[in-house]
Amino acid sequence: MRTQVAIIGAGPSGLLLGQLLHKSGIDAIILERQTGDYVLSRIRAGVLEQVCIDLMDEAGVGKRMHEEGLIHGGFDLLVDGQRHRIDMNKLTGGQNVMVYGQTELTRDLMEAREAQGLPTVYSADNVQVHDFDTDKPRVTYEKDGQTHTIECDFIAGCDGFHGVCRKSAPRSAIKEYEKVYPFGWLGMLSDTPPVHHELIYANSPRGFALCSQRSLTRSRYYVQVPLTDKVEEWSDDAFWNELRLRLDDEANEQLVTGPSIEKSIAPLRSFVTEPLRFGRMFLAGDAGHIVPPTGAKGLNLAATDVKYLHNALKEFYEEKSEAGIDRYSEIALKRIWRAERFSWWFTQLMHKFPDDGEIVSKFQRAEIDYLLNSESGQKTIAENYVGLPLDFGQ
Ligand code: RFL
Ligand code: PHB
Repeated sequence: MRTQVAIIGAGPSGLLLGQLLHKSGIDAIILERQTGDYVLSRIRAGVLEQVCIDLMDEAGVGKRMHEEGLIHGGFDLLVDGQRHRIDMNKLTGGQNVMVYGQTELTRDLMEAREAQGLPTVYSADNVQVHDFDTDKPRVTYEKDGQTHTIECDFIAGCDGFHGVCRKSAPRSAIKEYEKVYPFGWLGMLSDTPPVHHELIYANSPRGFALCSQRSLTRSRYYVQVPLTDKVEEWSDDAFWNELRLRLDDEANEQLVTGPSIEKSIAPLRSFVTEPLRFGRMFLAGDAGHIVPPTGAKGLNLAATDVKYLHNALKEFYEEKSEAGIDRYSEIALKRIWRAERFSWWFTQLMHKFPDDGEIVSKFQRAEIDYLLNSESGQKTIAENYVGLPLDFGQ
């Protein structure tokens, strides 16, 4: 088999890249280790920046997102029982975010790919990348007991944090930066109306909590938990009780509880790989970097990496120029580090750090007090939350 771009991974970054390349007349095959249903069963992100919304439109798959997505112009910070609204729309001169689940975005991309007859191999085992230091890279995989080879011009590593592409880069050519946080997020999805029409990020003496949503009838809640906690040990009742203890009276009056549809614990990590290009192999999305979810940036960064990569590949094929692929890593990393910084900062501000003692929670409160009483402080939060434009001065 031969293709122009072999994409590893059918998560949001691989699927979006496939769609953008197709629009530009560039062939791609996607190889995915899991089944399509499994990919769709992973409950993850929920908040899209405007640049991500625009990219879904550019890929021609934005119709359902615009019909069902919920536009949010602000969110609340809850600290010591007091709610403060960050009016993102006003503070950024009219920008918003959209609540639309990663599952739905992935489904839209998968369906468009299938309708256009574009090749995706699901349940591809033992994917391996070869010869990406030459201009004739290859990818091999196993399916139904047979080994297959794809010859290609480029390999796009869109295979997430545990994928094979980053691990295949020569150790001497790669540098990895990592910070692991001493807690995780226990998330719960339920078919109950959201507690509030916008998101609530809470810093409480018992730890962080987040009230999010997927629709007007489906809620997504998170509570900070120790890394040693096991999801099986958390009954639905225990989750609701803990959430209540971290919210204010008004939220508790509105809170509608019900059975969980999904519950899981995610560890929190900041992680960046430099560079994102190894010869003819590129990393995009979680394969190259991870943010703690507090800033709602992971999926959005995956989308913008893919946009930069698409532009670079288009330039290569249309203008026979390598300038774009040569700059991909530098341009993408500049935006990635900005989002990494915001996600780290917001995580530090809003969580309880078990080893840091009371003085650090006093610092957090003083910082929040400062931010909320300063228009430029609020603007800083709002500007970062709605996301940077694609070309912010690279
Ligand atoms: P994914 O989604 O991990 O997809 C990678 C795909 O590659 C496949 N794969 C392989 N395929 C073939 N061969 C191999 N050897 C392979 N190894 C792996 C995998 O099966 C998978 O299908 O990476 P991608 O596409 O880069 O997308 C990244 C996003 O999924 C991620 O950044 C976000 O979910 C992060 N995130 C959030 N991002 C936001 O922008 N806004 C949010 O509100 C938000 N909330 C979250 C989040 C992530 C969370 N978790 C679970 C970490 C909330 C949570 C709780
Ligand atoms: C979510 O809805 O899953 C979500 C929303 C905002 C975040 C993280 C996760 O910051």
